[in-house]
Amino acid sequence: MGQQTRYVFTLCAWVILAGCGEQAPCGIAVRDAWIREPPPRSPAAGYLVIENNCAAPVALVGAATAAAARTEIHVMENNNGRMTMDRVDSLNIAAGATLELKSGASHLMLLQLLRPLKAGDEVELALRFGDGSEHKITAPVRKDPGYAGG
Ligand SMILES: [Cu+2]
Repeated sequence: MGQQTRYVFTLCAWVILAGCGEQAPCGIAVRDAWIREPPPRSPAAGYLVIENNCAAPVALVGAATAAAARTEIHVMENNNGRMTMDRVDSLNIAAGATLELKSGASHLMLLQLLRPLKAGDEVELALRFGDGSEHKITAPVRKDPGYAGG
């Protein structure tokens, strides 16, 4: 590739990237959401996958559902060999990255359930992101025989 060709190629790529950034709305996709059927009078953990198809990082900053008085974002931490759950204000998702909220890692915690959640139920969840967008999803409640905590 000659010097001039390379220059033109680079310029075109730059223009295409810049154009996409302006025209295409930033895409956040949420999939594979589910909630573990909790033991009686216990909070319920929610899991899902968030894809950030944007050219900029985005953060999950909150979640809410009519099924629980409070929904928190939790992370699992290893404190001297003991796994503990901590509430965090947000979870960052780098540009183009996928964040998996799963057992033993980050998850949603539905606290003070306003109705019992049984396998087969469906729960509406609203996820709020740092860019101001809100995603409404439906998460089925499932039993999880292989529960690993969190
Ligand atoms: Cu938790």
